[in-house]
Amino acid sequence: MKDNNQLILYSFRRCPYAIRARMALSLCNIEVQLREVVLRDKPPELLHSSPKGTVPVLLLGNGQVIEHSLDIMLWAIEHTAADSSLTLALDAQLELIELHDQSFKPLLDRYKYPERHLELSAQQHQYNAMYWLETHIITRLKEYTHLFGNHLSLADLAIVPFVRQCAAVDSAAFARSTSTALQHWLARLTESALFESVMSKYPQWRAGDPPIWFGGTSKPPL
Ligand SMILES: N[C@@H](CCC(=O)N[C@@H](CS)C(=O)NCC(=O)O)C(=O)O
Repeated sequence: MKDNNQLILYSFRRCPYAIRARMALSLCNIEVQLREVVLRDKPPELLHSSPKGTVPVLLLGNGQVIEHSLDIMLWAIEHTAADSSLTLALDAQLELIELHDQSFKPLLDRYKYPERHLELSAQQHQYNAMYWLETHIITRLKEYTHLFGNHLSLADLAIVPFVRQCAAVDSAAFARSTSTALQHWLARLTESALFESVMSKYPQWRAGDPPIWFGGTSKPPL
């Protein structure tokens, strides 16, 4: 999609919410000006547009501000002729994404930082995260290559950055405690050209910098 000179994405390379938004924008071939944010040094321009101060944030040319990653993904899909299989069974996908964001993300944070959550042992936090994956993700992958069939879906894009973080906490434990179906799914998605294309490194954005264009070249999803 061309003529997106007015689109500005505030992003942070390693943020899983920003990764899911960048994957959707890139998959939909939507070109944006990417502004790399350092979370401890947020630019006033970001806070002016979106006082809550999280990334990703997408600014549209008409002044509209899209402040949540899932809304950016849905906007990207709606505003392009993206492969409609991404949103097949959309209500069920949104339900799983919501459940993931509400219940897996806190478990993942506890697993990543057990020293901040001493109510349980590190091992129990690990068990809880893996058990959630077993219950809600691995069961789906026993039947299909992806979460909603044998094709890429919005839910795959939305959830994979968080599972990647979970695997990175202790890769040996992840390999031991999860099924090969989940490991293959994770590898297929994170080793894809699409994923690699959204993980490029950019310098911290400052007002007046020349634009960095992102997402405009269509990538094969897998
Ligand atoms: N609900 C938001 C959550 C985004 C979010 O929490 N992003 C984190 C970075 S991964 C953030 O910006 N945190 C603000 C901070 O750490 O100051 C979304 O879906 O976009």
